[in-house]
Amino acid sequence: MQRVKKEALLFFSLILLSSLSAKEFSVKITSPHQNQQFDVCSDITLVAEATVDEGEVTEVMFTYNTYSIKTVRGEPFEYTWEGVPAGIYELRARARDNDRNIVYSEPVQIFVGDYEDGNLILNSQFECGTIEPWKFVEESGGEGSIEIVSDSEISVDSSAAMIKINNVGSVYWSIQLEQKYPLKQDHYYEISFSAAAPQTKQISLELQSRTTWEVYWTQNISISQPGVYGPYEYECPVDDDNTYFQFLVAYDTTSLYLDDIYVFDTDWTDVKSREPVAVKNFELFQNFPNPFNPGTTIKYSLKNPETVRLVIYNLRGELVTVLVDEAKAAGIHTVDWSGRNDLGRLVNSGLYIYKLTAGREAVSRKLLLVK
Ligand SMILES: [Ca+2]
Repeated sequence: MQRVKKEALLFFSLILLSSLSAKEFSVKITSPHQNQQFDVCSDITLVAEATVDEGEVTEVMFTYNTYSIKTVRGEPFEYTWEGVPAGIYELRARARDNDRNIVYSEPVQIFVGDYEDGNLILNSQFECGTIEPWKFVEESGGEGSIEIVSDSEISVDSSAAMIKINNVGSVYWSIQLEQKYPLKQDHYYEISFSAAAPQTKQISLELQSRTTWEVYWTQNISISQPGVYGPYEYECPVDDDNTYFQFLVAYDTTSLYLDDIYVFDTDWTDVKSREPVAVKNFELFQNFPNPFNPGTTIKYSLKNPETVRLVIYNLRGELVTVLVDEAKAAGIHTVDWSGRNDLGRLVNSGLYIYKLTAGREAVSRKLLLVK
């Protein structure tokens, strides 16, 4: 008994000592900087500065959205993160000293490629030759494979994920493609994706807690014609950081192409909270018809006269055509787009972005050309 007490005392003394020595221990990310933007598939240099007043910092681990990127042992705490897919990333550095104390940096948010506000799925478009941070999971006898193909016709950027099923296993969830997706209470989610299959294929989508294994939301879908599926809607009653968004694909052996996977948090406010709240001077309406072939009409309204620029981009962020670039009167305006680029050529089927800039404000929406 005496011995246990002594050990307990020693243990608590050690905790006290280590918490004292950790007092002046800090780490911060010095590059990239908050809200920095990068082109899709960029190599991003990560730099952290870590200081401790006694001892030394032995390692720094860089992470994004709770995934590990790299642990760097010894200074300089630098790493080149190669070929980063599109998305909104929250970077952190975790430093460790020679007494095994650990501190975390403040998060640094960066934007890569043609991310869209509120789409918190990373690598929506499989365009950098990697499936990360998606995970391809085989269990209960399920066997399959996933690869990035560059000749897909299901979306405008032609890169897509192709899933093959060799063995369906014993349950429909034997093969999954999944990504972590923290859910927020009372937030409203819109889920959509592009897909194709050589014959009708059954799949399910799920949002599932990995803490309680509760399935918050599920949707059964038959994939056949190439196209956009969704949007499906979900309003979340709970906060759950440990939720996964997953495709369950082991109902049959039919293969499947996937691309342009979006899970929009329509109540996402990280961007808005950084900027002064302002009532927009204009409204940009959804185009009609949508999907369309080959022409569609875009409507917007201005509260005050303003210089307006309305342009179409593809999902790679390349300019397709400029529809309006001039001063406009207050009121409602309509613009027709014939589905042609600046050279007068009809563009390919797929998702496009139309962006209206009026004065210093801008809003983007998506439109879908289906031939
Ligand atoms: Ca793609």
